[in-house]
Amino acid sequence: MTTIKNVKAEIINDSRNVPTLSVSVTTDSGFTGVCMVPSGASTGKYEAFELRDDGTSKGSVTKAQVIVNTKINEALIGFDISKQREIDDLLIKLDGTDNKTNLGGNSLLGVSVACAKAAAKALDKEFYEYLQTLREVSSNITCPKLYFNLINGGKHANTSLAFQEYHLVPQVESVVESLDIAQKVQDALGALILEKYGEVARGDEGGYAIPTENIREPLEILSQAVEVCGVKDKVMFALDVAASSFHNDSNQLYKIGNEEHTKEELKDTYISLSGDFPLISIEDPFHEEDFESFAELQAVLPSVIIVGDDLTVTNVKRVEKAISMASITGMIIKPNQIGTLSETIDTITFAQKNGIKCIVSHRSGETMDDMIADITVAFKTFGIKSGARGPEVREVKYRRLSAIQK
Ligand code: 2PG
Ligand code: MG
Repeated sequence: MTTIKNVKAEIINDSRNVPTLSVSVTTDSGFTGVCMVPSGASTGKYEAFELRDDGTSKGSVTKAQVIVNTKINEALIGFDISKQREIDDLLIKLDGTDNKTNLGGNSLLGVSVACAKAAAKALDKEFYEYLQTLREVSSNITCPKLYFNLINGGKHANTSLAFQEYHLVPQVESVVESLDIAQKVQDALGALILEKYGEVARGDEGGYAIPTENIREPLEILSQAVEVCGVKDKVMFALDVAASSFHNDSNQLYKIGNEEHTKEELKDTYISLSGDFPLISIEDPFHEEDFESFAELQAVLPSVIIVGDDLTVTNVKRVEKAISMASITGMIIKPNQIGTLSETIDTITFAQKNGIKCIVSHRSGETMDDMIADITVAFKTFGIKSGARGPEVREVKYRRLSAIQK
């Protein structure tokens, strides 16, 4: 039996220069697993609690660091590293709250994933291979759809564009070819943006930030870039609207530019956009409480995957509700929304059993951790979201995917 010798957290900066945890778990046999925890900006109300010293989204994480280095370290020393479920159950029990308010989802996730990575090393397995031992799954490797966020708006850019993400999604069965297509379209898009707006700025996830309020314009310019590259037959587009971020709870309207829109108007907008552009999926088209409008949209656009993110927050209970109301046919998986690896796997399993397409996702504040690539491969999820080409924190996931796919 290989046991845990030490659990230790350090503080590093994420891609927005905001402090986050890097947790190392070392076994008695000398293997170390490391998890660097990401952090969102457009976070869902029902996500696991992120513990920060001052309670703001940018505060330091020294309290979380102390929790890992004392309370969690003491509880886990001597524990069998191969018992991931028991480790996660212990972490959940130590915290004792529904959404990890006491110890923080950031502390728990760092420890949970670092344990699994250490166990993989101790067993001389690739991380995705080890993940597959935690749940019954066939070992063949399939190619996920890669979601490249080429135009950033919403909370991820300093512009007035309400919609948060405009994705290019190559429809090819090869990671290398997907990456190649994305790079070409991204370069062509950059040139078109420079010509049209006279400047090229970037958002948090490496995509372009363009000075427009018109939510249709990004799709138009993206279509032009695709034409220039001659890859029209090989790509589709996707939106992450992140609608909670521009929904006004007091009057129930959505603010796009200077105008306020009803949910019915927003629904008509999606119907019109999906008639005019090849949309494979629309994420969070309405705010995070509105399961009904998701369901209405899914019913009128049966061939578009309506995806839950803030709606479902990688939480089985929320996914159950979304499924029972027919709100979605796809969902985002973000380990730090729920806080432990076992719960993340449970959500994927539950969703997949119910025919829901899972897209494993990075956060807008990222680290050099590449766990999402291994989770994608291990459970053969439908897709992965890791931003635009270029920034190292995004590329490291794509590199890992290519390495596994070889
Ligand atoms: C999202 C994510 C990642 P954030 O909304 O899907 O793109 O953004 O990490 O800011 O929640
Ligand atoms: Mg989202």
